[in-house]
Amino acid sequence: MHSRDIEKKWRDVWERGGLDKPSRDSGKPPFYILEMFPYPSGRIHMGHVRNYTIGDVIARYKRARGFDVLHPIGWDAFGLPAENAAINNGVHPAEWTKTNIAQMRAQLKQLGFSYDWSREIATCDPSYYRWEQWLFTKMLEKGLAYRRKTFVNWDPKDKTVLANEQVIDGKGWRSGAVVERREIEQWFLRISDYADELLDGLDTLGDWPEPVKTMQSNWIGRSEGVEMEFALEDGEPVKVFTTRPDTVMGVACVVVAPEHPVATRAAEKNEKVSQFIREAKMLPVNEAEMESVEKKGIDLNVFAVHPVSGGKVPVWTANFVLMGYGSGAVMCVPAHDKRDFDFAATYGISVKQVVFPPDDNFDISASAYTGEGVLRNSGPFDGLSSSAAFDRVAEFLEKEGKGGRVTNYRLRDWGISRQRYWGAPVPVIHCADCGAVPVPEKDLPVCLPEDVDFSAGEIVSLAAVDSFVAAACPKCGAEAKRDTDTMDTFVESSWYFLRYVSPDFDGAMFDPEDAKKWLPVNQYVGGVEHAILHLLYSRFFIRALRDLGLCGFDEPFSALITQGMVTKDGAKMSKSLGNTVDPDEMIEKYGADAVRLFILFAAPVEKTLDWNERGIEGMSRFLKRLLKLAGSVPGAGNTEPRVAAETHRTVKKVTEDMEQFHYNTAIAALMELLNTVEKCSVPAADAVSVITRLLSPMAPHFAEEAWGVLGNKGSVLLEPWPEWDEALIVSETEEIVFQVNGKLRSQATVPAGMEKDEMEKAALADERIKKFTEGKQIKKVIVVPGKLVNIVV
Ligand code: ANZ
Ligand code: ZN
Repeated sequence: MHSRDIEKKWRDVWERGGLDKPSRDSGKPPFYILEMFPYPSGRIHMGHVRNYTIGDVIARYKRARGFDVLHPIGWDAFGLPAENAAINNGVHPAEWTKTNIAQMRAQLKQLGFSYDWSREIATCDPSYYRWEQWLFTKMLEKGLAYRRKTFVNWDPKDKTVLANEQVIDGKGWRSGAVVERREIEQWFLRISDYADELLDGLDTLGDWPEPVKTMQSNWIGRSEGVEMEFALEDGEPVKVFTTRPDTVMGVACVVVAPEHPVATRAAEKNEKVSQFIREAKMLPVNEAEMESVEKKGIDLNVFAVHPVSGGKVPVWTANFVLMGYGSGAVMCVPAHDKRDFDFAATYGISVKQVVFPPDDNFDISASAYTGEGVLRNSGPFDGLSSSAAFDRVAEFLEKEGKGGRVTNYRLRDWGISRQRYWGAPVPVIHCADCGAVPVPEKDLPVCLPEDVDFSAGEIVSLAAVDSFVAAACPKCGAEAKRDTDTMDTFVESSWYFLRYVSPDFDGAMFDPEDAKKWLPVNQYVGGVEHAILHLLYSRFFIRALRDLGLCGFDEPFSALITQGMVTKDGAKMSKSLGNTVDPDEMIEKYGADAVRLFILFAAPVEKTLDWNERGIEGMSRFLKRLLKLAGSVPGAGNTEPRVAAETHRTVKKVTEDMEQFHYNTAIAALMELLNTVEKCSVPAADAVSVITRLLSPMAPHFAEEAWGVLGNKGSVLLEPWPEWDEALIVSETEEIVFQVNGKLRSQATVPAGMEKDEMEKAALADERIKKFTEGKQIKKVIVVPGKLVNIVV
């Protein structure tokens, strides 16, 4: 039978048998395994196959270990590609999405993933986003959601606002168009309130990869510093944030962001300044780019008073100062900051060194001295170390009422407004008298209007759909307008894992009883590209829900695996490179199990996997050998002790590997055992049965088939995981010694009952023995089985 037919047969059996359904009342310990849900782009790619194979192995292994396993799947179904497809091809985004989901669902089913399909969700379904809208109204009531006018990254091609992280090298992450800055009213979620907690919580995540935690920590970017005021001539203070108050006496000027009110005012009086600001605003600059961007500024011809010396300090504006960080203004210290140094060099601003390294050996004319040291040229602070000066400057400012210590975060509030059609509508009605009023629970969901025409090939915004916009104010009943923003799709993915515990529950986001059983997620698996945003947003959502009294835990994902990329000839598989491998084609040719095994075998889960079709062929042969062996092993009688020992060792090895997600070495061990059994002429059905069960999480279809061929009734998936007998493993090895010319030179632990020639080989290969035999003629080798090898030279 062709692999394809064997696999189809078993999938039908599983579907009929309902093997994959967890239940609230099973009495078994729960285990919630989740893979990041896919965006329904049209077809699954090898990255998906890898992600979902790893998750499925965990699910099946945990079932075999007696857990009640929740293993759901769904679709991250809102987002721009659907809309772009609609614009290009005139298909409605809902249609496009539905068709893609159907196609991808069929593909996933072919791979034999053991999902509980009855829990499938799609985030574009009103029964899903209803609860998202409901949560939004709760957040609004609590002040966790708010609206403010801000500068945004505007993608002129996709006609939407982008998050900073969706701007790559100044261009939109999807459209590739050069991004502009614009000022509009936006909805925000107050993630910055949780900055400390999100940072400190990382310490509780022992089973998360370190690099992910580091990335999150850097993203949150807690920095301890000082805020101080430089008073303008009219008395108005300009606040600056600095992490180096010890350099305060080296200030050359104050530099404000182009959007800073001081710059705006100066621009009113000075056309050159106004021109500069207009140009600076065209360039979107995020912090990563700040280092490399050419530093440009202009003197505002405004002066401020130094808070310590009382001296006159010029005020500039420049493109490297961000309005959104700190207070949007900096004190520029060319001698001690690299950016300030470059800036000063460009504009001929003088450099005054105030911090000196211990060896006093530094050429300040060549570069900034950014280290710590001892202060000079610093008036009252002379002679202090940098850290002592930090404290003294802070105390001085506090006493004078000109500033003090502050903690700043790189993390900003999360702008969730999108001006596009295919997303969850923000459930708010704007009334001239009552302001922004949340849509009451009884009126949720606020459904996307369906009768929208995409055939004109143009962007559709909800603002253009009159029937949608018109609404009555929920408070006073007056004619009002619906909010026309939709939410960032990262909102849907911040809580989907909660919905799976009770996908049909319509009394709340989730049924608290089910939540109690399943949450938090025990094991999450996904791509490292989501290391920051998706995971951080989800961690924030759980805390917000907790503070709204909706859930009782802090962290959504107890453990995390980030799988490596799939490459071909060393390059990332991608449509644009044209080097993709179609999973369907591989499944058709070699079968799903061979594809699954290859993916698990070719690289450790967190490492890059380079595609290699020969590798799949090898897996396909291995599976066929297993079937053949299952049909031919003599069943009755006692297994040879050597084979029994190896079998127990393999059970132990594979079990340990399964616990640590070391699937590549688990498969290698199973291959070795298969080799041994193939060479063995005496009964070994026990060993084949063990191989079959150990293999079943990874190659479930062939395991079922082999299980049947071995003469078993029922499904191998219902079999408990094999156990090993430590005593058998231990007693089945023995110590032998190696001699050279009768002198003890080395020893080794070998499988009990090792053949004579095997013993001789082991002795000759021994590193310590080699030292004594190298370059010498071996005259004779004496072997005493189970005891010693003596080499005569
Ligand atoms: C003076 C100074 C002297 C600074 C020195 C550094 C070294 P982190 O650690 O990332 O928080 N800064 C403050 N606000 C800024 C803004 N809105 N845009 C651009 N840069 C800003 O960095 C804090 C430092 O970044 C601050 O300390 C400030 O430069 C700059 F020898 O102040 B420093
Ligand atoms: Zn009203």
